[in-house]
Formats: sequence, structure tokens, C-alpha cells
Amino acid sequence: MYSVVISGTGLFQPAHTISNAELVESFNRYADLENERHAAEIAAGTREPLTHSSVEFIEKASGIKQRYVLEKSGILDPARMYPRFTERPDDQLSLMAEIAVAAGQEALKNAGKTGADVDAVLCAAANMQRAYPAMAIEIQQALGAGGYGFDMNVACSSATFAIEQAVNAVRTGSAKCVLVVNPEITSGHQAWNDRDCHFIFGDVCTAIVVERAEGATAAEQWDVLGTRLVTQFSNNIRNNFGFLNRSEDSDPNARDKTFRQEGRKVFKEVVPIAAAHIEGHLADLGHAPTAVRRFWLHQANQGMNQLVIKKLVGDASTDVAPLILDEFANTASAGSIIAFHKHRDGLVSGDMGVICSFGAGYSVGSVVVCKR
Ligand code: CO8
Repeated sequence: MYSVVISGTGLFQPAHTISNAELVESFNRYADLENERHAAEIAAGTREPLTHSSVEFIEKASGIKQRYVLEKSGILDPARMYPRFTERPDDQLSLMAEIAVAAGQEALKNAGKTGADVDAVLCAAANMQRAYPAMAIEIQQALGAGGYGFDMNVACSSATFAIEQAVNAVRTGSAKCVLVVNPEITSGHQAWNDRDCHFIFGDVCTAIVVERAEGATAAEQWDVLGTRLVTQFSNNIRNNFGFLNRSEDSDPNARDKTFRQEGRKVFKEVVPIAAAHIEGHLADLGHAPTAVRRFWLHQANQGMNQLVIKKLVGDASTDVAPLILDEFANTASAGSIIAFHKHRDGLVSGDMGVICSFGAGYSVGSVVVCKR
């Protein structure tokens, strides 16, 4: 068995942002147009009118202030309400691979590695752009990596679940250096015309290099002390988009073919599961939560993170558990990795940290690390 380190991280951040004010203005125009279109049914009492969204609600309920998106005009167009991407020919790098390569190159640079040093690429995200060939194999080729690549999806926990696969591959010797990428193009499967959730998501891609400690040369390295994953089935976060839609003769644009959730239930049910998961994982490694210098938590809701941290250590300050949600919104599996990427300055050798994701499935994944 080999010792394993995380030796580099990378972040691709789209060029466009949408503020809550822009988002709400577009949603409210959409709602007014829909209500005009259905005025007769609304007057007859056979249809409920759509109600306006509000910036104040979004900030109070979630902590989100803006989100990055790959394409803005289509999302804000009240006659469309989803991004406008150009279909690319098969011989051109696909959009998901393009953002994964950008984040992957930064992570490799920070790890002091090149694509040629990588012998496995895991593309882990809440949605894949196509059925096959695997996105990871296209990314592997674009980076000049060897070995193998595969895709995996555990929704918001895709990144931590992939880190465990990478750690196991390096620990057992089947790979020496694994690149995990999390291209999250959430704008493509977000219901921008649903007031209950139109504010939740943003686009981004993160990357992490996991390698054998004895080959690592990066100035900053994190020993992986342990990983732990758990899942428990729930329909409270669900998207029915899939390859059988055509055969089922279902409407590909129906509401259930994009993200939907019972937000309140998710909040109430996932907080105790996540807190108990982290506490149990640390206990089995011989540590109390108070021994942890920093928690890089999944970024879905500010109140959720504060509750998890209060349960664990009683102190919900952003020094203990940094928030990136205000700037990035929920970026599915990338959230905890963005927090790790941006907020680890100032930690010293021997400091322990926990990366933890939680979300659809339900799924929870934790990675306990210690700075070398
Ligand atoms: N503007 C104004 N008012 C609103 C709005 C709005 N936009 N939306 C709802 N309201 C109103 C409601 O109508 C309700 O009014 P009333 O009390 O009169 O009925 C009131 O506000 C309260 O509504 P809620 O109870 O729904 O509001 P909450 O306080 O629960 O906040 C949240 C809603 C923010 C969604 C909150 O419940 C939450 O964050 N829950 C946790 C969500 C979570 O963690 N989800 C994880 C999903 S991510 C994941 O797992 C990855 C999935 C794969 C990625 C998919 C990418 C697209």
C-alpha cells in the first residue's frame, strides 16, 4: 500500500455572472408574460398565476448573491429561460471537456505535473454532456494523459466519491497519479423558470490531483488520512431526464426532466446525516471534530452549512467553514472543492481539514486531509 497525497487543485470560472437582481428581473418578466398568455384561464380560476421572485428572499433563504454561467443571454431571455450553446462537430473538443481541460491544466501546474504524468482521469459530475464516449477519455486525450478514464455521477457528491476512487487506485498501486475533474454545467439542467429554485445553481469546473506521496514534488501537499462515502435513497432531489424518455413518449421539456427538489425536506433531512457522517468518520480516525482546523463543506445553502458546523464544533465562523456560495451559488459537486481551492492559505503543517459533500441520492462523502 502506498501513501497518498492531494498535490494540486484547479478552478475554471466562466466569464459571465448573473446577479440576483438580473435574475429576478428576467424571471418576473417571464412570469408576467406567462400570466398574460394564460389570462383567460387565470380569470376562470382554472390556473394559478405565477408570482414574482425576490432578491431579498433569495439572499435570506440561501446566502447566494450571484452565479457564474457559461452563457447568459439565453438564460435571461424571458421567452427562452435556458442557455444558448452552439452544437459542436464531433471532431471539436466538447464544451464539458473544454472546461475540464482548463481546470485540469491548472491543477497539474500547481502539482508540478504535466498530462503525461497522469495515468487515470475521472470525470465526476451531476450530469454528463453525452452518453458516450466517456467525457473522461476525451479529456485524457486532450491533456496527453495515459492509462484510463471513466465518468461517474453521484450528483452533488460526485467529486468526493471520485476522490475516494482515485485514492484507492493510488493506494493499491493501480495508478500513480489520478486527475479528478468536476465540470458542472448546471445551467443546462436547471429550471430557470421555476421560482422555487431558479436562483440555486451556477456553472464551474474544479480539478484535483491525487498521487503517490513518494512521487509528489508540489510545494504544498495534503496527506489523505481517510475517505468515507454513504448513500440513502431519496426522491427529494430528482431529475428524470434520460435515454428512455424517447421510448416512453414523454415530453423532453416537461418539468420533471430538469432539476427539482423538496428544498425544506432536503434541508431538514440532510443536515443531521452530514453532521453524523463527519463525526463518525473523524471518530474512527481517532479525532474529535474540534481537532479539525477547517471544514470545506458542500455549498448549497448558507444556513445548512452553519447548522452542520454548529452541530460539530459549536462555532460557525467562516474561518472554520468558509463559504463561497455567495459568489458561485450551488455548483453541485464542485462546491466543496472550490472552497478547498480558495481557502487553505494560512494552514500550517499538521493542520487537519475535512472536505465534505452532501446532496442528491441522498449522498454524503468526506475526505480527511492533513497538511504535510
Ligand atoms: N422569491 C420569493 N419567494 C419565494 C421564492 C422566490 N424565489 N421561492 C419560494 N418563495 C416563497 C415560497 O412560496 C414560500 O412562501 P409561503 O411561505 O407563503 O408558502 C416561502 O418563500 C418559503 O419557501 P420555502 O419553504 O421553499 O423556502 P426555504 O426557506 O426552504 O428556502 C431553499 C428554499 C433555499 C431551496 C432551501 O430549502 C434549501 O436550500 N434547501 C436545501 C437545498 C439543497 O441542499 N439542495 C441540494 C440540491 S443540490 C444537489 O444535490 C445536486 C443535484 C444535482 C445538480 C443539479 C444541477 C441543476
